[in-house]
Amino acid sequence: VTKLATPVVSVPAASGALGRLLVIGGGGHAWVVTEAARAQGWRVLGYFDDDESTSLGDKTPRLGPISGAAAATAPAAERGGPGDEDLPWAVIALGSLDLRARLIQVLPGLYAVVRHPSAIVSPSARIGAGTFIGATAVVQGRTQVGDHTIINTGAIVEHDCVIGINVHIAPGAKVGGGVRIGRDTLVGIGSSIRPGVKIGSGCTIGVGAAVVSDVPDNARAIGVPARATHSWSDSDDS
Ligand code: JB3
Repeated sequence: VTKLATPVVSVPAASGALGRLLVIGGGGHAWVVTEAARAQGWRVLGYFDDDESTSLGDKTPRLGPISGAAAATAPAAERGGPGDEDLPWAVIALGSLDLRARLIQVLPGLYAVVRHPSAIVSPSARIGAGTFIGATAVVQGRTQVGDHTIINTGAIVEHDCVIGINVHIAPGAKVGGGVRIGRDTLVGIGSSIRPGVKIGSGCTIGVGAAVVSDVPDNARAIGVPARATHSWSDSDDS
């Protein structure tokens, strides 16, 4: 692994008074995030999605296209107008890591940690702003999770891990102790990562894979035991 690129900007998992929340995205993942947020105690004001046909139910109005979210979420320092002291929090709730990465660049905001109340997060874990932790997920002691990451339903991230920005630990994945995962990496549904393994940035770990050795940046690792079979390149859209 040449580069882990895991600057972690952390806020305590329990920080931030629960208040008003804007959801960015209106698909399946946004539905899950919105329900978790309400269960946690957020007042969800509505959502942004370009597709007018999307719905997050009667209680959650569509507020406009994603481009409109910037005006609503920009922190006070970048707006300076009246009412800035009362800005809502926001969460990016789209599943695509590519799209999330683009939005992180262009949408400044006061990002919330949305955490389903059934999730177990160690008091010594540090969770980055904008991160979502789904129902029954577990994050163990001294683990650091970067900003805008998804620890999805039932995933387990064991102790002393360093998880980068915009990572997706998919439902039911199990990450052993001391694992490092670079930014923009997808750890597939039900996969298992051996303790101490280093996975680079921009990787895809396949559904059900068993990762027992390090995975370089931009690789795809599939199978049991997983093999890094492929490196992405700009011309490769497979
Ligand atoms: O597997 C699980 C548990 N969750 C998946 C999640 C992680 O990712 C889920 O099953 C889906 O595969 C996916 O959730 P997501 O992103 O909510 O997918 P979907 O329900 O298809 O909604 C995608 C939303 O993103 C749609 O409302 C689109 O309008 C919007 N969208 C997708 N691509 C886009 C683009 N919007 C813009 N502006 N630009 C895009 O390129």
